[in-house]
Amino acid sequence: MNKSPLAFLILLGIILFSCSPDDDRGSGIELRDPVEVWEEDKVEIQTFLETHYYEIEENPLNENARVVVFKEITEDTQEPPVIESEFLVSETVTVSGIDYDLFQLKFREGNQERRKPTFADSVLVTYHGQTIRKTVFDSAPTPIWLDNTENIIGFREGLTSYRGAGGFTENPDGTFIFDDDFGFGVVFIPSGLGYFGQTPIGSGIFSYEPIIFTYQLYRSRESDHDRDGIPNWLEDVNETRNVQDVDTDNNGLPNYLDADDDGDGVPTREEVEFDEEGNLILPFPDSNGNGTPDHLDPTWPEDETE
Ligand SMILES: [Ca+2]
Ligand SMILES: [Ca+2]
Ligand SMILES: [Ca+2]
Ligand SMILES: [Ca+2]
Repeated sequence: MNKSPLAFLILLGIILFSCSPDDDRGSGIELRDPVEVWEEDKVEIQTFLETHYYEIEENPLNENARVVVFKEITEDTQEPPVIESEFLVSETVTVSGIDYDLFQLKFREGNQERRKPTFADSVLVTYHGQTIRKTVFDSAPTPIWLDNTENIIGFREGLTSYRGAGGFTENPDGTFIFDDDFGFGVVFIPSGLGYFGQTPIGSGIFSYEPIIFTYQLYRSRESDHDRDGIPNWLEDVNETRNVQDVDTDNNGLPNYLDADDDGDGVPTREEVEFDEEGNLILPFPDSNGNGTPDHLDPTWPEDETE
């Protein structure tokens, strides 16, 4: 039990180090004003939706993972622009006080008996990523498990409105074909919900450039990274839909990676309650009635050594 938070800490250290401002992305980069960038991205996405139509293409690598191709409208185009599609939906995603519009072509929600993933769950997906200039930068035609806590905001928030497949069939070669009722859509991600000014090295994505993902959701799993019995999404105490920014005991480990959230020496698992089947009982116990649940309250249990 003690090893895994340490491993995470080391990993976090490596990540922080590799992302430090003096790495090969160039030192002293000053990031632009997010409000100004959003205003530009908004126009760019709107223009794209008005000037393009789409076609859904079969994928020879995987019949489940169809790719949505966008083409510019010309005089001869019969198809309507994306902006007029019956599948186009939009939701507001608020980050750091900015209300972003997140557009999606939501072709199919998925099997109604399957759960929708949260912003902090694991998702089994295929995807195809391109910039708004239609440069393909990434593609996963074979289903891959991704951790939403590590995915960019637009990708993970987009996926929360889909459901998985009802079932699957195993092929003789050991691969799987999912029932054709999984979640399927396209998400248009403004850079403020993506990589903003710091795009992955070698990706070919421009700084402050909107990106587009076609994706399929086959399965999702509620994640509990620190195995303290509280799923990741319920460790988002400040309700920002970002599990990275909550660290109740300020020990450098965010709550979702910390098996003793309040740092009182009593594991979180022992400060919450489970029913006979091992399911978490809500609301969380607040034994001294001070409004703070026991697992987030360093004053409970009281120190009995005196
Ligand atoms: Ca947890
Ligand atoms: Ca902590
Ligand atoms: Ca925790
Ligand atoms: Ca504790």
